[in-house]
Amino acid sequence: TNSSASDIPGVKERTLVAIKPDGVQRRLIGQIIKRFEQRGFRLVGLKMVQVSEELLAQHYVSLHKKPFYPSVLQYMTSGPVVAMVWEGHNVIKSTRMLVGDTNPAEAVPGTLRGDFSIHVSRNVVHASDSVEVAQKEISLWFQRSELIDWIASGVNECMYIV
Ligand code: IDP
Repeated sequence: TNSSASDIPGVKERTLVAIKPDGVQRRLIGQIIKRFEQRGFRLVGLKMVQVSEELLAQHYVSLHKKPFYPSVLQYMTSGPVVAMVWEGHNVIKSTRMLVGDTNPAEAVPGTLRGDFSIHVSRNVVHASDSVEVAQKEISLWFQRSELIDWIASGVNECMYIV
């Protein structure tokens, strides 16, 4: 057939993933990126950022009234964050599974949080949890020009054709 990756629903889905300051401090950047690459997802944006409180206030709108919100702000601004956009079939759902439960005690071993963290206030990585949230977060963290729509060729392309 003439089917190509772009014909398959969800193949172009994108999600925002951020390696939080504890992940950077603990030298986990490479191990975390490796898990997404080996799964077959496509990296379309990547940068290290010192996040502002203004960006976090927009990013964590749903947490403003929580008692722990000030400590989240302090944690997330305590050092650089590595922000990424990953693309691929069902990437939002698959990424949440890969990242694991918000509370590391509930995160299954094999997940990033289940392997690398013990407390909810230092849970190593952020990932968007729905299509709407992913679109909002990607446009909040990245300029359009920072997202690179490169073509997966050869064997990688086969991963998208099911
Ligand atoms: P998520 O990161 O798994 O999507 P959310 O409920 O959106 O979970 O919470 C955002 C972040 O706020 C969590 O990843 C965690 O770092 C922090 N957080 C959530 N609950 C608590 C808490 O009870 N104490 C401290 N930090 C928390």
